[in-house]
Amino acid sequence: MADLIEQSKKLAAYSAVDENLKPNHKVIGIGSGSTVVYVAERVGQQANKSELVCIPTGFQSKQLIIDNGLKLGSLEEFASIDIAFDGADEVDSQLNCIKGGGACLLQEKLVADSADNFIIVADYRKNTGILGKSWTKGVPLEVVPAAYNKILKQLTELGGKAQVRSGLPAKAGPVITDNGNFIIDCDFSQVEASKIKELNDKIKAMVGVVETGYFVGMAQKAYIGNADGSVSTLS
Ligand code: ABF
Repeated sequence: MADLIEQSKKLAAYSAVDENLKPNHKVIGIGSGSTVVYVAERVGQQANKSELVCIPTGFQSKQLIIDNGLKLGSLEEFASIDIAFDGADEVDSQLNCIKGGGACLLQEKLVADSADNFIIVADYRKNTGILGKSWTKGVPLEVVPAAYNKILKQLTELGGKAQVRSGLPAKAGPVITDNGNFIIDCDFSQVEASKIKELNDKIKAMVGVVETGYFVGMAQKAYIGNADGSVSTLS
């Protein structure tokens, strides 16, 4: 089982890079998570790798870029990115995603928003058809620490089950993001693709919410590695 999942991540990542990375793509966004490990590996195998600059979405992806002998860049240097690859916690039939399981959703969204092409790579467990169906705790939200209690109340009023994400062990206190904020995980149960934007807009309107893990209409394609060794493309 574990081997199948690992194999499906690698297949999805390698296919995504092989089919989408073009010779004119010089600035590449490298996302976070365990599937993107294989994206970085494949980008690191390109013959023209010395011409590429990679923009990370957090500490882990910075390390991946360095470990694969790629040049590290930043959003401060490059206002636009030719192509970005990232993982997801869930992908629906319209390519909306839930991201942020690793607490890097703000940088991930900045990179995705700067990218001319944004490609998702994931194993078959993430292809849920409808967001809110999987084993995740709902949508992660990055919030300003002082606003967490007010936002928990507002999310409950909106019909969500929300909790501040704790570190391990729980007594270590809340998870702190790279930007010094808290993460709230909010379960809205299953949300139809057609309703995600409206829900996302309501959450974004809450003062103190920095960003949400709903990536609505941002991805052009998703590469899903299947358990049988095939790769499905959603577009
Ligand atoms: C990041 O890594 C996150 O947005 C998402 O939570 C996670 C996906 O991880 P994996 O590839 O390990 O499933 O992309």
